[in-house]
Amino acid sequence: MSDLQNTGFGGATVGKSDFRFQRDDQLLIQAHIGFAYLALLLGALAGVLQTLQRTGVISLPSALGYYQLLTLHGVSLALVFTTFFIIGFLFSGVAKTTGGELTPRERAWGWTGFVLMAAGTALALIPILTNDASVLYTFYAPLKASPLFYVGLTAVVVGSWCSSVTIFSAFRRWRRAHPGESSPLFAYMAVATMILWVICTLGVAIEMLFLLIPWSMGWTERVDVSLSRTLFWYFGHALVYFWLLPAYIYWYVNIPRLIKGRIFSNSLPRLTFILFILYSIPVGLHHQFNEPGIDSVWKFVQTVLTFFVVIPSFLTAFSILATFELAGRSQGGKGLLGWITKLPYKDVRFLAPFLGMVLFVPAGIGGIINASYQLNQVVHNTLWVTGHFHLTLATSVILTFFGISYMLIPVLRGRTLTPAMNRLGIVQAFTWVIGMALMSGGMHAVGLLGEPRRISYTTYNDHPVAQMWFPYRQAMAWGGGILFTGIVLFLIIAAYLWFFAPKTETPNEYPIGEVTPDQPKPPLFLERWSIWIGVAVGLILFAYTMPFVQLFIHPAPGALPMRTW
Ligand code: HAS
Repeated sequence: MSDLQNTGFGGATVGKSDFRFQRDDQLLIQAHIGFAYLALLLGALAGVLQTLQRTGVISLPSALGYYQLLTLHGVSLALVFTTFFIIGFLFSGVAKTTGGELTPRERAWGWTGFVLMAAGTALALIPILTNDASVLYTFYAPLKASPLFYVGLTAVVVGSWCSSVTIFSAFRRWRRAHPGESSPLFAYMAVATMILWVICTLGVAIEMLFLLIPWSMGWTERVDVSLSRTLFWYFGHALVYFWLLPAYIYWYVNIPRLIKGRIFSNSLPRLTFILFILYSIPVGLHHQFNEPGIDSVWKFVQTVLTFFVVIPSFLTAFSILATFELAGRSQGGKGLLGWITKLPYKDVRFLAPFLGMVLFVPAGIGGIINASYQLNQVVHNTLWVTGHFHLTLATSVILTFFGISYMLIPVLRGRTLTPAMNRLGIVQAFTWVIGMALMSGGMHAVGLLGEPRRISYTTYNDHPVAQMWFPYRQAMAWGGGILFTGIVLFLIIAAYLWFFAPKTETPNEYPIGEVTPDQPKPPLFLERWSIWIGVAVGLILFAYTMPFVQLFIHPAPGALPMRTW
């Protein structure tokens, strides 16, 4: 690793991966990341207001509804921010690893995707802001939104399919130019992520096109609630891995370089991502354990499959720890755990995701609790679940996205991550951890005491059990406030790095780890996408055919639209 120079805060920035994006690629990536930050700001504003109202600290003015803010919060953050940020990040790594730049055709697909997604977001926002789509980010029927909301979100999905063409075609271009070679790990993982995404979004696209849009237009009077929710969760659980896999890419591929180490294995990460393609979709029924109309046998089958989807995360924990240990030992770490002290904790590009990894341990355990058929009865529809996804998505994944931002913005903009900004980033990451510990911890605890989710208040607040909720609500309110401070700090740092940080004389490093030299070449069958797509479709058919057949054989009478806000 002699090509690396020290940055001053422990990581490595200058070396043979010095990189400047081609101008047109830079614009495409910047458009995605910039749009994502706008959504982050909007979602965070709605989030803090909604938390303070939910915990009784403030009363919202009558012009703003609780469910309206909750919808704005969920859609802006869980759907819009993530999708734009992920696609921008994947474009950056794919451009870097498939030859240094995208082709004009690949860029054209990327821009088509961007325009469709941005227009779709704008369409969906109109009814949210006019309180005509307060249906939350899961848009469960029979709550009915304005057609603009469904059409807008459908455009976001279609746009993301166009973006996937960019990634698939860049990968194919590289493959054709390098026959017989093992593909770049970043690009391989980006392709796997987008394959998963395209297969899972088919479910929500069918739900939109055949059920929700015709119903919201008034072309059909009633909607089959069970069918629509089953289609949603066919998509909905894989969606969480669409959020997680880009974080895993950063952990697997970018971080080894930052810690002056090497990627522990070239095959294991590929196998991990294949397992995600196979197991992340046929598990959606674990969100519907309590719903009637679906045979418990199939709920149990999908419970078992859910435990299979945990395996690639265990493999990831093993690989990442092995990478850390090798890096630490190569830098003089002695004894059983001496290597831990050698990691660059003073480099925010490493520290923020590292904190996310540590917190992913309890977050993942929470997921396993949720997936346990019987235990789910205790936590379902309580604030525990809200705590779970704030610890997974809003902690582990988002802390990694902060780390990615601190790495990517300086490369994109040709500017320096100054020591002062690095220090402020560390403060920001810890602010986030403290805020989330209070908020998500409070949600987990109060959920176990039975406080329901998805509602603004209960009519049994004076019951003795409900009285026990109040200290946790206070913790949630404090946590929400601290988290908002964390977002403001993040956006200040991002804006500084984007517009004002000193320009660099030489290109920055875009860190891409190298595999340990003695690694065997990954088996070629790991690159045979058609095999894995085929197996994934087989597993989906196995897990979903009977539930859907049952829903068709015994159709529910269908629900009339409801508007509860
Ligand atoms: Fe989940 C509900 C089960 C992971 C997100 N989940 C949700 C919802 C969201 C969400 C948004 O089975 C709510 C949806 C709604 O609005 O209704 N979840 C799981 C399981 C996992 C899991 C089994 N979820 C996630 C991730 C998410 C996410 C990741 C977002 C990114 N989830 C459920 C279930 C429900 C659910 C039920 C429905 C509940 C209900 O009743 O409504 C697994 O994938 C988790 C596996 C993870 C691990 C952790 C491995 C640890 C690693 C860290 C290594 C650390 C290192 C650092 C190397 C087993 C990889 C060093 C460490 C040191 C300690 C030094």
